Amino acid sequence: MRPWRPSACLLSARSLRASLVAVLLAGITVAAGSRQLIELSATDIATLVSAKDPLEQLDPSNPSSHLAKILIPRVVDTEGNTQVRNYIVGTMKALDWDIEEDSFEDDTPLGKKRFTNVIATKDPKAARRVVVAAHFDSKWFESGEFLGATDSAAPCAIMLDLAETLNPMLESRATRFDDGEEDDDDVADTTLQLIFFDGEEAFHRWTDTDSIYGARHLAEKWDNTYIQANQKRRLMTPQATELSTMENLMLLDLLGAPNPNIRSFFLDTAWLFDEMAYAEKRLGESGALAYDEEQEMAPGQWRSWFAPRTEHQGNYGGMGDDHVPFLKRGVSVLHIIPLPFPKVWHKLSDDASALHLPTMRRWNLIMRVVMCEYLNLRPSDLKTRGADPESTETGSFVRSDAELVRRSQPLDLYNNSSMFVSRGELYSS
Ligand code: 1BN
Ligand code: ZN
Repeated sequence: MRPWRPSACLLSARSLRASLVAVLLAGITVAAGSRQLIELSATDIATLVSAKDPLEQLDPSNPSSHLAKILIPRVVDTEGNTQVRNYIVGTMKALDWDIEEDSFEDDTPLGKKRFTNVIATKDPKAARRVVVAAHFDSKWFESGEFLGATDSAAPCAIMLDLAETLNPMLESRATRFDDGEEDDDDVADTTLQLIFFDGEEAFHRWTDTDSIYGARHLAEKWDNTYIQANQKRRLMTPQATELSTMENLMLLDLLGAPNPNIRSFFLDTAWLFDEMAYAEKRLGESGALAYDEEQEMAPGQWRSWFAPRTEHQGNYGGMGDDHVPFLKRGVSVLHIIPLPFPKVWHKLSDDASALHLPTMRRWNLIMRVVMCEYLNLRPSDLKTRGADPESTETGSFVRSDAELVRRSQPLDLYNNSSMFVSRGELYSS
């Protein structure tokens, strides 16, 4: 039911090669709805790595980082929850994104509670959205204060940093679109939307009615929200709903602990899973993942987090999380959650000490590359916009846990010819 225009289903030579490899390897058909993506150059990727420090906002020891602001107890309908929500809203409003606070009440085993999802949209007039989501509430424990660093403070901080990094490029893309310079309407009319779900956690035991309160509410509401002609959204089909205009939902959960193993759960989004692995491969082989003393992520040493897709691959489904009410209504979902879960899962030790800075940095970079390619953004726009030599947004950083040392020149990360790999080699390292 997703509103794909025919050209969105045309595969580029790159996608075609990837799909052919997938077909040969996995004996599956090419997923309908896979999107034609641009491929960033090595220079573009280097710009994305160095343009904005990928750790500054994820460092729990930096009290003004996004992560530090979110890493407080934030159980549904408490002061901490409101404080974190206001922080998210304030951060996104500062970028001038459209904000919807979707507030409602529901019954829980602990009585009636008020929940509020936060939805931030770069261009609310766009015909379609690619959605990146995570939950911002933390689980209630009788035994003590649970911080939920991986669950899901770190994913929320990654999303805020992603919005800040992409925002200038999204604006340049909009200008090109308005000036008629963007020749691919499909790409140009897809915007980025972030959803911060409230009430993902169960108060007691996880059941259909005690869990994912916010996601259940929003999926049902959007399924019944028809987009009015007078809203003047571009390229809109009749009978379009807020739900049917979601291109893909990428749900991040339990990220930030070292060595995650990520698998593709749904054939619909296997192509997007492959895009993530391909972004990771280019970053890894170029040396961009190695940082500080961390040699495990150096070229030739790093190991992919994305499990090879095999011929036995089916739709795993089954795992409860915020994506389920959307999936049930036909939305295409990429569930980015490690299996096994981090060792600290639902333990009070899921605090700052559970987070591995090089791992969070790597997630940040993968998301930057994938979303730029998805949305046809141009990292070179960052250079022309951020020409202020005093700006902290330029130059690159080498950082230890305790301190941050600025290099005067960006690193030459992409002089390594081994990064020019074909997708056929994707899982060879
Ligand atoms: C993820 C993080 N989940 C809860 N906190 C979802 C989940 C549901 C995990 C059921 C395991 C079982
Ligand atoms: Zn949890």
